[in-house]
Formats: sequence, structure tokens, C-alpha cells
Amino acid sequence: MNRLNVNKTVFKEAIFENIKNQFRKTIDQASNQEIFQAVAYAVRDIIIDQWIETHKTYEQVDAKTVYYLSMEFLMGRALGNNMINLCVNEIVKEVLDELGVDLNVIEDEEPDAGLGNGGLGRLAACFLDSLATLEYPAYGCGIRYRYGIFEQRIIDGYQVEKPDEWLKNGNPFEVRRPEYAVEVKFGGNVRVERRDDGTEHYIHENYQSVNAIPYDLPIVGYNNNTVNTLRLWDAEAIQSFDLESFDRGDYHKAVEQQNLAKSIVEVLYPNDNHYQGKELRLKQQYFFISGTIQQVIRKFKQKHNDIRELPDKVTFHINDTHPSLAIPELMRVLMDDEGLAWGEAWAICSRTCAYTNHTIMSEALEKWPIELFSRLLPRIYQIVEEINRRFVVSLVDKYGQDNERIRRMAIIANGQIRMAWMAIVGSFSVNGVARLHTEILKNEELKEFYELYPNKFNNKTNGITQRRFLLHGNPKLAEWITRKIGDEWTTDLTHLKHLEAFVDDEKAQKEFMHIKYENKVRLAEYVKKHNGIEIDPRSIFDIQVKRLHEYKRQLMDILHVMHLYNELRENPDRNMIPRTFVFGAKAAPGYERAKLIIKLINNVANVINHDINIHNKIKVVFIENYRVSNAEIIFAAADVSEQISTASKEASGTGNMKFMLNGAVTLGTMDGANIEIVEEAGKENAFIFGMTSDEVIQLQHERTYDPWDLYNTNQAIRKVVTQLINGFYAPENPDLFRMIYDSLLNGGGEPADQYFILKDFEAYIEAQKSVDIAYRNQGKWAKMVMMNTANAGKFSSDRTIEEYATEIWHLKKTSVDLTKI
Ligand code: B1H
Repeated sequence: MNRLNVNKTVFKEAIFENIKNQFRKTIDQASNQEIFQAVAYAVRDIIIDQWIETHKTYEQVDAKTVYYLSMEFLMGRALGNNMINLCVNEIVKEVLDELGVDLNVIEDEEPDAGLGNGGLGRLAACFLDSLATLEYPAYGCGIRYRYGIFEQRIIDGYQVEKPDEWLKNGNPFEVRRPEYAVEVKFGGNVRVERRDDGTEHYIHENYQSVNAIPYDLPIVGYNNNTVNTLRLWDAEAIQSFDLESFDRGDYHKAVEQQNLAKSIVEVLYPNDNHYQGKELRLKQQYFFISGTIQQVIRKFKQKHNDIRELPDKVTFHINDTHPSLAIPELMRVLMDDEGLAWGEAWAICSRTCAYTNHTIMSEALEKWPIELFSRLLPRIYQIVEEINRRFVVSLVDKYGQDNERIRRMAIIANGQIRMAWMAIVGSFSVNGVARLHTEILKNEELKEFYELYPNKFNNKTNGITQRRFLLHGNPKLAEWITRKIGDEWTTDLTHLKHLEAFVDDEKAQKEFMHIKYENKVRLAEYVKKHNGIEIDPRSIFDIQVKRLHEYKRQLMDILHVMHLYNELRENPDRNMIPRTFVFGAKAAPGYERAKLIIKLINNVANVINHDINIHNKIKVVFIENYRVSNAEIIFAAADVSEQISTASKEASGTGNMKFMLNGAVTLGTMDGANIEIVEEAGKENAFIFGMTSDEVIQLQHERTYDPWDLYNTNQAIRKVVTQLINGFYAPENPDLFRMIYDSLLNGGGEPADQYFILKDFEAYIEAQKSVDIAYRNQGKWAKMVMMNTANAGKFSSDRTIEEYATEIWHLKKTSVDLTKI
């Protein structure tokens, strides 16, 4: 069975067989989870032949391959996406209909693969979808975490974290590949051995080690025959815990290696945009990098005799600095295993690795303490020292003995290894993720590296896959678009531009707005079911969903809600379109202020939603456990997309693109990709406010900003800020939100109001008023949102991946022919 010859009878039979063989049941006895498993295995059967054929083809043409190295792949659910990309969605739906089973219910049985935190991990997932769809030879390489991003519960308004047991019922799509296992070594010491021929050899001894075992997941291209691979590494103990080692006195070591293996892949670190120098994290990084590099070199050597051809056949793409150990690890393999001299190895390595920077937030920059790093990775540390030594020599050659510059640019300084500097020095390409972000890298954060290596720097504005976030997530709009302009948009999103022909057409406007309404009903049902709150689909759905971080300014959003509520209480007849404010956000478990902001949002929701005097003009909803699967429902239902980060802080954003594609208007600052979104949609079709990045950077340098001036002179600000400490939203504990109050007015270690929430507040209120006014003219509003969808073409990850593939990776499209098998 493959996607071209699958039919209803065969597929139905496959489901029956799976239920019988796996569960010893007939379909009427099977639970929804069991039916999900049976359907998933039937879909996997369709995939397998194409998967095998894809890799045979790559093998035959000896295609250059990109290995996308990432600590995170936020995949979400696989079943629905695989069916869509195989183009068997309709068949499966009909089969299940005939069996009296609802496909949506079955899809809901699948846990999200939540192996990521937020944008960075989801970007990696979108890239894999585009790579397979564009027929580029590619692997994703990461870790098979036993527990992904925690499951968030809201209890009494507080975030409570539960372990994410995504593998509890097994994973129907994964395939264990023990034949590709490799050994990864930690700790110990390095001894230099001088041989008679004068050569020096580095012998790593007294180490602990684990077996790295890959599990492969299929990445199905859309409507083609390509199935690429996401390779996730699991760790197993090298020697079994047996009596033999007990007798030899190695008992202790055997237990240690068991524990090491188990702990390495146990859990994803739940920090977004924040570095935490934990030893286990460094172990995770080296574990999957060493597994990947060793296995790729082994595979390369099966076909090639000359290791110097590696850059012609392989690119390792480093997704932020987290996988940047690829550079010294590749050096180690080339020198210690392959016997190359430093110069030859470096020439290969620095033409094989490329690096993407995803943030300028200083607290996210990885800097490993030398002590920890050299103890855990003694050989790798030697290599990093030598990379640094040679780099510093090159700086002296170029600039003379400029000690200040060397202090700023050295890879090793102040007892720390600066991973970003190492990634830049060791890569042939360094890119930012949106135009503004790349400009800030070149002109501010990485200015001196840009001057040194101007040709390495380039921009690749992020994108998203329209297959998941429109075709799967918003089937009604997808169908409507196809009826209007054909279906080419599924693989060429710029076709959406043809929708501009309909933006003034009243009938098309009504249809578009009716679909939005139906999607709002769908979200309202979700909210009713999960929150027990009634929301009105005729109100404006104003939505902010993303990780909780102070720079993203969820606090500004909720302060505005508090302000609006203050106005309504003074004047309950105030003329306004009813508004539903929706939030969804996970906070890192150790990020106290972020968690308190979640509590604040929930307390504000509780007060406002129960006030009958405001006639339901405002509702506030916090959606628990925001993740890829419910995101698809949320984006489809949005009228207003809140993208309100402090300008210069959000490298790109990708949620902003998902909202735009689904017909929401951006209410945002000139930050990240918002700038390019407004450029595409037209500034008359967005609500832009607040300081620009230049103004923010300037004001940070000046250090003249004092939020007390605003507090003392602005009524609206004084009122909401005071409500943080007068018990208005926490009568039983008026001091509950004092930490937030202090962060706005007093700082404490950091500058007060470091994200300029109060500074931008007035402008934000004004922008929100314009939204209310614009919505009153439904024809005009419909045109605005349609212009957003029509101009979302640039933000397909297909466009992004074409740029990476042609400008950085130099890949060739490699089609897979199924007619031969
Ligand atoms: C982004 C991260 C990130 N940038 C460290 N940096 C992490 C940093 O676990 N860690 O240590 C995890 C994540 N994530 C995001 O990347 C940016 O904030 C977004 O603006 C951007 O859209 C996204 C994809 O490029």
C-alpha cells in the first residue's frame, strides 16, 4: 500500500487487522485510543514504502544533505498532518464515517510531541515539513526526551506543572534503529601519546560512556513521494548491569552508567530564551551531537574515500548555540579518529557548519564555566582552547595587540566559554531570523564579528508551514480559498495574493467573515469545555498566545484590560464592541515573575467575568496548556493578534505569521517580523504603536527613563498600577502582586520597567481604541483581515527553506519516483 494505490476497502481492512492483532478486539469493542493507534499504524503502513524509497534515492544520487541539529523539535501531533501530506485525509475520513467514528475525536487521542519550548522548536518542525515538501535531502537531529514540555494546569489561578507523558501509550510512528548505535564518552582524562613516527595521539581514558540509539520518525512531504527523517537519540547503558562487572568490582561504575543513560534523555529543559548553566544540559547537548556527528561521518565514509569532500556532501546546521558543540566534536572526529592535522580538519569543519542566531536577549546567551566544561568534556575543551588560541592570534594579526578587543571577542574569557562566539568563528554562515534582527546583530550585538567576517552574515526571515496552520488547522478557510483561487497556495503561498481580487467584493467579505465566525464558535466551544466560561463569538477575539516572558509584555496586555474595566465601571454604558481577551502561555517553572503574571491574568479574569454590571462587554480567558494542537484552533478564531514585545527584543516571532495567515489583524510594535508583516499587508491593515527599536536602544543607553514620572502624571497608569497593590484583584492578600508593581516602578537589580510597559502604555491604549472603531465598520474590517491573508505569502517556511537551501546549504532537489516499486 502506498499513497497512490490506497483505497477505502484496503484502508478499512488495515484498521480492522490492527485492532485485532494489537488489542485482540473488534472495532466496536475498541476504545478511542485503540482506534487512534490502529489508524496511525495503517497510515504508517502507507508511509513506509515511500520512506524506504526516499532513502534509496538519496543514496543513489549521493545527494548533499543538511543535518538540522536542534535541541528542540516542537512537532505537535503527527496523524492529521501525515494524512494531509499524503493526501489521504478524505479517504480516511470517509472510512471512519462509515464506521461511525469521528476523525476529530480520534485525532484528539494523540498526545502532542512537545519536544520544544516555543518558537525556536516550532520553527525546526516547520522547516522539516518544508524540506520534505520541497524534496530536499534533510535530517532533523535531536533528542528523544522521555518527557517533553510540561503539561500546564491552572489551579486556583496558579500554573502547576505536570510531567508530559507523551510516550505512555507508545509512539506508532517511531522506528528504533539499534544498528546505528554509537558510543558517547563523558569525563575522564586525556593522555598524549608520542609514537615513534613522531606523531602525537590523544587518548581519552577513565571516561564514562553511554550508547546513543537513534529512533526515526517519518517527515512526510506534501503531495509528493518524499519522506525524510527526524532522528531522535535515546540513551542506553553500555554494559548491562550484571554479575560479571559486580565481580570485577565495576559494580559502582555499572550503576553510574545506568543512571547517566537514564538521566540524559529524561526531560526537556523548559526555558525559553533563558540560559541555565546546568551540567545535565551540557551532557544532553554533547550526547546528541556526538551521536549525530559520529554516525554521519561513518555513513559518509561508506561512500567516500576522501574525507575532504565532506563539505560537498554535508552541512550541519546549528539551531542556535545549543548544538554548537558540533564544531569541536567534528574537529575531534576528523583529527583523533580520521588522523587529519589541525589545518586540514579546520578547513573541512568551517566549511561544513552553519549557525542561526535566534535571540539577542543577554540572559539567553550560553556561557559555560570552564571548570564544568573541561571536567565533562576534557578532549572537547582542549579543542575549544585551540580554536580560541588560533582565533586570538588571527585577531592580533589583523588588529595588532588590541587587548580590549581581544577581551571582548575571545571565545574563552572570564572563566567562561562563549558558545555564540565559537559558533560564529567555526561556521561559514551566520544568520538572523528577521530583517530587523539581522540588522541589530550586524550593527549592535555582533558588530565586531560582522566587521571581521562581513560575508558570513545574512538574513533568513522565519516562516511557518501553511499545511499545518491553514490546511489542517482551518479547513473551512482552506476550502474557501481553494474555491476562489485554486489550490496552488498549498505549495506556493504567494498565490494567496490572488485573493486581493475579492477584498472589495461584499459577498466574498461576508463568506470570509462567516468562516471566521464559525471558527470563533469552535474556539468558544473549546473554552466552554475546558474553562467552563461562556464567550460570545460576536465579540472581538483579541488573542495573545506565546511563551510567557516579560519582554513579550503580556503584562501590558492585562494592564490594558484592567484599564478598560476601570473605564467601564465608571461608565457602564460606554460605547464599545464587546471584547474577549484570550491568553495562553507557559512560564518557565523557575521564572517567578512570569508565573505571577499568569496568576494576575487569572485573577483579573475571575473578577471581570463575574461582574454582571458590565453586561459581558469584557471577558478574559486564560487557556490552559497552550500547545501546538490547540494553537491550530486558536489562530483560526482570532480577530486581533497581539504582538506587543518591546521593540528590538523579539528576534522574529512566528505566531504573528500564523495569525496573519488565518485572517487576523496585527496589533503590534515595530519589532521582529512584525515589520515585514506590516510591509506586506500594508500599514493601513495593521495597528502599530509604541517605541521603535532605535528609540528603545537609545533610551537604554541614556539611562534617563524613570517610570515614576509617568506614574505621577498619568491617571490611567496610576490607577492600574495601584490596583496591583491595593487588593483590588487579590482581596485576601493585597501584597500578592507587589513583585510586579516593583518591577514596573522600582526595578530592583534591573532597571525599573526595563521593558518599557508604562512608557508604551498610552500609545497601546490609543491603538486599542482604533481597533474598536475599525471593527464597527464590518466591510472595512473584512477588507483589512482579507488583505492580511492575501499578503501572507512571504511567510511560508517554504520560502524560508528555499533561501536556506540555495544561499547557505546549496542543496539540490531530489525527487522520489514511486512507479518503479
Ligand atoms: C527563540 C530561543 C531560545 N530565541 C534558549 N531563542 C532556549 C533560547 O532552552 N533554551 O536555552 C530556548 C529557546 N527561542 C525564539 O526563536 C525567538 O524568541 C523568536 O522571536 C523566534 O521567532 C524564534 C524562532 O526563530
